[in-house]
Amino acid sequence: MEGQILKVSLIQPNTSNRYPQHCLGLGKIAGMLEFHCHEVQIVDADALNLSVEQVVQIIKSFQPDYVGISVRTPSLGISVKTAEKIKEAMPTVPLIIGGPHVTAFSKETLERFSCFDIGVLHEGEYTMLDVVNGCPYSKILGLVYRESNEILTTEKRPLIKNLDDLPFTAYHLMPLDHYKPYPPNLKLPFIGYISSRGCPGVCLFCYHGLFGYEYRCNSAEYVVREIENCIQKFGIKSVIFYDDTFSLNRQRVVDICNLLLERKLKIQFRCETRVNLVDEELLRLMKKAGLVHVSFGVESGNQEIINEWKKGITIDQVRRAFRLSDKVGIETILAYMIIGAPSETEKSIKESINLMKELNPDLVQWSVACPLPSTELARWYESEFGKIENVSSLMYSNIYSSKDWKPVYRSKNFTSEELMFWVRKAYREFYLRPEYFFRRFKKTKNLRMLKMNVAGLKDLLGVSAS
Ligand code: B12
Ligand code: SF4
Repeated sequence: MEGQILKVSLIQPNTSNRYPQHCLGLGKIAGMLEFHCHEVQIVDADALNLSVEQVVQIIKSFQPDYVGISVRTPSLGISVKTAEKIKEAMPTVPLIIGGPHVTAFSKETLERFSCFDIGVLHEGEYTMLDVVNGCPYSKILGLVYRESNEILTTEKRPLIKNLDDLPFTAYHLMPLDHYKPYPPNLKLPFIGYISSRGCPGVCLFCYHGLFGYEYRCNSAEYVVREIENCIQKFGIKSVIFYDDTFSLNRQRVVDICNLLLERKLKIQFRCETRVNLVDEELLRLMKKAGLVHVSFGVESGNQEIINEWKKGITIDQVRRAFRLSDKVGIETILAYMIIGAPSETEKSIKESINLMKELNPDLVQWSVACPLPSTELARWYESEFGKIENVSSLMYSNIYSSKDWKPVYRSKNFTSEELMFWVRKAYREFYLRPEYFFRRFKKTKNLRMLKMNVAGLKDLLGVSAS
């Protein structure tokens, strides 16, 4: 069927996210399909807060030849519900599941859920194109599919070597006005952007199944051209880089910043990186090019726990990175902390809280550890406490997600309830301090920052009250 124009609906399921983000995976796939002249619709049910019935209606009226849905483990439940209704309404249209969940549980997903006809594993751009172009399933790499009564898996597709070969993300198919940055400290409109895949790190809780350990990145020229394109087309004012470790390739970041400055592209940007991969010169350049928010994965204030997480950083590096970010005047500095390492103790949790009080960053996100499928943490958990039966209950490990939320996880020394207790306590102890209020007050220079403070305070009061 190559050469024939086909219609494809791509769905981002509704996870009732208060701060929905651009569906970059679907955007990349849509970009590839459109580049090859197919007609694509993205239904971002998360951003538009659509009910399952509304999703089905929208898709039915588009009359697609294929329907694809993007599924992460925490959104499996709602994705299956959505897929079942679509299958009921359009039984002959092949329904394709893609994303991290089916990559981790390929055969099992098709065995359990008859609504899915095909699973696209790992990176989806070329595999999905092959499916839509009508290649025989057995010849398509990276696929799990049904044949007669069997579920078959083809050979793994090699990872994409040069990310610059991929067409730009199809932002024009997304409801751009409906995305909200969290924290709300960016000028709007904004885009989420990912400019690299794969991470050589080996952190216990991190899922590597999708993009592997080999780091691949877009060139600085590609990144800046796409941003420039979004400024021209959509008037974007900010970019959130979702790269796992934005400054892994230092020279590339220098080049991105220099290009942004040379082309006078006045954007604000946010990124996440590791404490051992920043220095003063780099942070100054990034700030000059528009960096307003940097997030670091710290995970713990106890070196042994950091080592247990296999994070590969030291507390001295943590101190240095936070001090430097402060020194160069980055507007918002955020630390990610996890409570519940296998051998976490009350002492190590208190050390985490104390380290955060000492560094006094603008924001700290405290989470309960989450044993995501195919991670070392899940393997440890299952060897200790038995199989995780209902993976879709691996909800966000973020306590803001719902008042009734309770982690699936427990550690050697703490039950789920105790871990929740400590996360709440950490939030309160960190945020409800005069030093913290003073810092925020001093740094509140504009309406944007005031809004962020108000949103943060509301969330905090919710957590404290629950
Ligand atoms: C940005 C991001 C977020 C954003 C949300 C973005 C969004 N639109 O929802 C925020 C910060 C809100 C977030 C939250 C969470 N996230 Co997150 N997040 C990411 C991150 C860093 C980037 C995602 C991204 O855009 N990737 C780039 C695109 C190109 O990749 P992609 O979406 O995976 O799509 C590719 C393939 O998966 C596949 N594909 C995907 N969908 C489909 C659909 C079809 C039809 C096809 C054919 C193919 C296909 O093809 C795409 C192109 O190659 C990833 C890590 C990573 N580097 O990917 C983690 C990641 C996706 N998150 C993860 C997790 C665990 C979470 C949280 C649970 C965190 C928490 N503990 O609270 C929550 C839950 C969110 C939810 N509702 O599902 C895990 C998911 C693991 C899993 N088994 O599902 C990841 C992989 C991190 C990790 N390494 O552990 N996240
Ligand atoms: S948590 Fe970050 S640094 Fe660690 S392996 Fe995952 S992506 Fe890499």
